[in-house]
Amino acid sequence: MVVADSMAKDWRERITPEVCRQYAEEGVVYLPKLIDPEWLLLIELGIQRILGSGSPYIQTFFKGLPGEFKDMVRHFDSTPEFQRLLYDSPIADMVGQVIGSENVWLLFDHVFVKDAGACRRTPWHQDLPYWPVAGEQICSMWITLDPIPQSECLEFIPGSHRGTMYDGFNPRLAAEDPTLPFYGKDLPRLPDIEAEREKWNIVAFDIEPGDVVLLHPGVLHGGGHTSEGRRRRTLSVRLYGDDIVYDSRPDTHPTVPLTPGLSSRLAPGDKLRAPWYPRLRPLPETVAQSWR
Ligand SMILES: O=C(O)CCC(=O)C(=O)O
Repeated sequence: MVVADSMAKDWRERITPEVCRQYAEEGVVYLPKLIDPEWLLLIELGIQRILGSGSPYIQTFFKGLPGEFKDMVRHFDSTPEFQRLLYDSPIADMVGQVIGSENVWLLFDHVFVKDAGACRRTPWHQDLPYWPVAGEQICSMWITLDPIPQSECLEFIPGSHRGTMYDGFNPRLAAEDPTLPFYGKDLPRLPDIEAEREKWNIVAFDIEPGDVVLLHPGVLHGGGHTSEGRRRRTLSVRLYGDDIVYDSRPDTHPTVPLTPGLSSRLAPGDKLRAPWYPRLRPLPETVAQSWR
């Protein structure tokens, strides 16, 4: 595959100080035409591989109900397309620039496939309550392969990463009430944003393939239902930098995705270093060596 030259050359011009400022202040930045088609093809092939793999890490949201959709977590190790994408494309460089870190690690890759016809909204939530981490240098890049009108885009509440960290929603009870808590302890329950949309400053975008949204995991976000016949395949790449540390969460529910051994080896405040989190930048010596 030919490396996407245009993207490799011009990413520094796209990730401007203004983008970095907006990310820090609002926690959400829409960047049109950031990802070249070659990389999108790689994402598509990676998603196809995962869907055909019988992976136990494919979950179904609203299982058995009309509008169910799929969610797939952490397939980097078994998906060479994602390895190529995250080692070779400028994605890690771009995010490193946004969060101000030369070192960049992958927290995990997360795929959402809404292709069952008229799929439901992803419930409003923040990502941070689910993840056992703290710090500032963290960012998800939300990359969608299919065109989406603003009315069906994921929606965001800018600046909410600087406010309250709410409890998560409970995926198993989301059909009953998408504010029912994940932990039910220590964190305030999610507000019912969907029931009071007019009270919130909600933003969304018309998305074309190659457009991305940079998303701070503390930002409230949700939505992105699909209308009948529309397909949405999204890869959310969760990356972090130097200042991210391990942090505990309420003990009533395991954090997600599962990270066996992490809580027994790390104490709150320890740097987040574990085999679960491959380093992408600088390129690890083991990866660089195979090129010599
Ligand atoms: O794409 C979606 O529907 C959900 C995405 C999401 O929640 C995320 O990337 O954190």
